[in-house]
Amino acid sequence: MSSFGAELHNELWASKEQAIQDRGRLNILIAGRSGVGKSTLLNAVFGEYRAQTGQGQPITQSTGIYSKEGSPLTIFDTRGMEMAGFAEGFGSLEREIAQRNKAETDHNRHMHVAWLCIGEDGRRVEEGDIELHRMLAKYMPLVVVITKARSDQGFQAQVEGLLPDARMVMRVHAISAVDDDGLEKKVTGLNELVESTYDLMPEARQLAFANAQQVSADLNLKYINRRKAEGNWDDDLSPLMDSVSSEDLEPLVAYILKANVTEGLTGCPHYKAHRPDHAKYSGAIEKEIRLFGGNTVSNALRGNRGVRYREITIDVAAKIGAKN
Ligand SMILES: Nc1nc2c(ncn2[C@@H]2O[C@H](COP(=O)(O)OP(=O)(O)OP(=O)(O)O)[C@@H](O)[C@H]2O)c(=O)[nH]1
Ligand SMILES: [Mg+2]
Repeated sequence: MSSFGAELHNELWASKEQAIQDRGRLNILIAGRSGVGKSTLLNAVFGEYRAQTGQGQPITQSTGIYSKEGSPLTIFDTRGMEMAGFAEGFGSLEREIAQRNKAETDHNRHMHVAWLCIGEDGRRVEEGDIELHRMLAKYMPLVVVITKARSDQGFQAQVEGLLPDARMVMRVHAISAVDDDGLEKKVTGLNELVESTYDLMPEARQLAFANAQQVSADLNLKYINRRKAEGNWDDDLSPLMDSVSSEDLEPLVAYILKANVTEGLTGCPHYKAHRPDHAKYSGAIEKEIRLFGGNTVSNALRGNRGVRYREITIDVAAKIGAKN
């Protein structure tokens, strides 16, 4: 490793915790009656969090909390809210949310958005759903998700009428399924769901959400475009990245992978094809750096003195220029 590389490596690791904190935590609540397809939806949207699924007995017995080492997302998968035990479950859920969402509570503990699932196959909105929707909407933006959507027949409009506090009602079919007649129902509505949810989310949580969901590649782009529109983007980075050697990129790649601050690189085909020849896919590395959102990595590149990225890239360019 070059001495520049070694220096960068040390700076980055010294500030890893800060980088993760800067990014902010994201908490999503998912509610709805047992069997409606909550766990299936979570698996389809967030993949590796792997909530349990099944048929027959309600299998999510109490609120399942799903998170992953190094990831900012926590998912609260509430137990199926059946009429028996509803009051008790409802009360403890509201207490938990109210306590977390007080203004003075650390925003990393807040519940940021809720999905309330209603099964299209059941075609019923029950009193419990109405109460739950009213309660959840008091504390956070609420999206009603009509699950197992195959044939609307006016059901969505009915749901909109019965659950007016929801910010929107969306129809999804979360897994592809073949019925007894051999007809396949494909996955539908997931893109629209994640894109609408992104729009409802506090801005400081949007990056975390864009990275955690696995449905829409456009969400990261949307985030990038907003940062550009805010003037929070510098144009010097791309030419810089084009001119850096694989050796100099090594510590940056190691950091992105191990710190797990974003989750995009390991899934990137260019990364898989070219590593350790990092210069061949420097565009993908650049995207990861930009997606950090906070200035931690930039600051680390510059030795933690809190300067703007533009100056950092000039500085790094000078270092690299001096070496060549
Ligand atoms: N065809 C089809 N089946 C689905 C869909 N979503 C869920 N299912 C099925 O519905 C059943 C229940 O799904 P789960 O995701 O376990 O339901 P849940 O809401 O998590 O249930 P609890 O954990 O008991 O509250 C499973 O057999 C799923 O495969 C869908 O979009 N289409
Ligand atoms: Mg479940």
